Amino acid sequence: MAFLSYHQDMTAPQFVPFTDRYLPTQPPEAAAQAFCQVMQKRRSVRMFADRPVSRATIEWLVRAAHSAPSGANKQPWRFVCVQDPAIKARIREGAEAEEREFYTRRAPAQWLADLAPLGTDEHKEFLTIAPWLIIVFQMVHLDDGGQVYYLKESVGIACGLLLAAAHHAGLATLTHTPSPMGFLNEILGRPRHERPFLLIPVGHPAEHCEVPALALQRRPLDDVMKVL
Ligand code: IYR
Repeated sequence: MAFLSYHQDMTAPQFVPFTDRYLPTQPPEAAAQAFCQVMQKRRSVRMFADRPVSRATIEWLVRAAHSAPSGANKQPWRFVCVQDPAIKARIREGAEAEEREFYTRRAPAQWLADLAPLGTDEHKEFLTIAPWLIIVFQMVHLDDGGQVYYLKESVGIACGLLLAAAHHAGLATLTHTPSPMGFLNEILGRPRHERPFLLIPVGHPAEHCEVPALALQRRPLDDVMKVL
């Protein structure tokens, strides 16, 4: 028969028992509060120590990110983990070139005004000081050309897990997005179907690390949460 019917073409679903479940030692409310109190201590850090972090640690962080749910479980991500000082230097050069353009030409006045309390500028020392840079790529199709779904949602969730995993391990991160990020494909030798999504420096905070006071402000819960 030349044509398969719609149903014959589908892979039949298979199910396995949901065993090996995570069972916190506390009931849900206490466990939720404890996790929240850990996460509320996370800060985006721009002042890193040059203290090393083991490759095994970074592998665990990536495994945690890779556990994320994704559209049709296509796992449309790639995590390029850079510790090579020469490659980090090239990334810093590329990022600072884009940021220079951003701060001197591209950024609208309102954007610059909104960034002013953060005290950021085109200098990105952390890109050569942090022991690791994890560059997260979103795959617009799989290596074999296969379709992906809900790309930004999937990769965004994976990045959130990566940030939480690093924080849980006592490590600092930053979500850095020099724009545009195309230079990363060239430096890292990644193909066109991988698009840079987020550049995440990972390491220990510098001894006298400071963070912008603005970052401590949160809108009240009843503003961000509506219960019906
Ligand atoms: N990418 C620039 C600008 C920047 C933009 C936003 I939105 C921030 O929250 C922080 C910075 C930079 O990294 O300096």
